[in-house]
Amino acid sequence: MLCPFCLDDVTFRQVEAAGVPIYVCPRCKEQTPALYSKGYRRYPPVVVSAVGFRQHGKTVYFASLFYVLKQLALDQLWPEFFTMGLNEESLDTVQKNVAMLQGGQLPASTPKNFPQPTMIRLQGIPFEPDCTLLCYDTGGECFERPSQLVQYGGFVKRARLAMLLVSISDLEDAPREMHKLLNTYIVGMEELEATSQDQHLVVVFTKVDEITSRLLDGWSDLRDYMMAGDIESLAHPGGYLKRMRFISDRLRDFTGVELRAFEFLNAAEASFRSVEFCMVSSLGARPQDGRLPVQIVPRRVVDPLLWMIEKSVPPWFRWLKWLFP
Ligand SMILES: Nc1nc2c(ncn2[C@@H]2O[C@H](COP(=O)(O)OP(=O)(O)OP(=O)(O)O)[C@@H](O)[C@H]2O)c(=O)[nH]1
Ligand SMILES: [Mg+2]
Ligand SMILES: [Zn+2]
Repeated sequence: MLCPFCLDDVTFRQVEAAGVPIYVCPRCKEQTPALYSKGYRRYPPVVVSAVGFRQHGKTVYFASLFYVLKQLALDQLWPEFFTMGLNEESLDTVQKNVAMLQGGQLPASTPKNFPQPTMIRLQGIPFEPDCTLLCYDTGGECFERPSQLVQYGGFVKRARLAMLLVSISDLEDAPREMHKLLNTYIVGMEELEATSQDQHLVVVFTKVDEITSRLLDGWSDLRDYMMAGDIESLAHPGGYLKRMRFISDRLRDFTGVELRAFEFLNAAEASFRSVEFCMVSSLGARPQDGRLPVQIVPRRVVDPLLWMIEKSVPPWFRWLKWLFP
């Protein structure tokens, strides 16, 4: 089983603590949530590693995703849907983040360290298998040099899908900087004795509300997709996934034609098993003076999550669910 703390494959040891059985990793000695170890086969782990430069929207993305999963009425669209935090820290993180966004605040810059995962079980997304998200978020500095990635971002090597978060409006030279981020990631992976060739890649353009009027001119289908990004559209995930694939192809074109990031595209295609694109606006609008003047209106933040589950959970696991529901 994958230990969420040291990310090794281990068999958790059951020991007694104050008369209560707990599960402990034999390698890092961290206590693993009982729900995680007991539900390991039924809810396989999906490592969600957000990779991106400082201030490109990683922490706000996670907060907005938790907000959407908890606050918006997804259970009314997906009749069997619910989430479950697997330990106290995960429950706290989710609640704190949702309260922060509701209170109009934004997170401070994330320190550079090896992060604790936020562990959330997802159940009942139609057409998607149940799973446990292990979300890792560290400071963007860790993705500026391969040595930093090795030291603080070792969780990336256990992800089946690398999620690259890129805010185009924060880049002066998008083709060069996007390629640099990718290059750093690929070198770091090899240093970690893993290889990007085993992973899928999803490029997530963040803060898209800041570029809709300017850059997306001439890409009306992309702009319309963002504008119509409310959660109602998620009611029919079958059609939704098809749409996501179309948008991915269009964003690939956009990355070449508009951003001229050909080197990035070529290197990505050659280095990963597959490359997809999506775009989000975690807040819906630009904050003013470091605060959110109005309630957030997240757009398309579930898209990266659906890509993650699509690419991370092996097909045989889906068949098992359909054969033995
Ligand atoms: N307009 C707009 N701004 C956003 C959005 N998401 C984040 N931001 C802005 O970007 C800032 C940085 O976002 P964070 O999520 O903290 O960035 P980060 O990648 O976690 O940064 P580090 O922790 O420093 O690596 C926020 O304080 C917001 O001002 C969005 O959807 N739209
Ligand atoms: Mg952060
Ligand atoms: Zn461990």
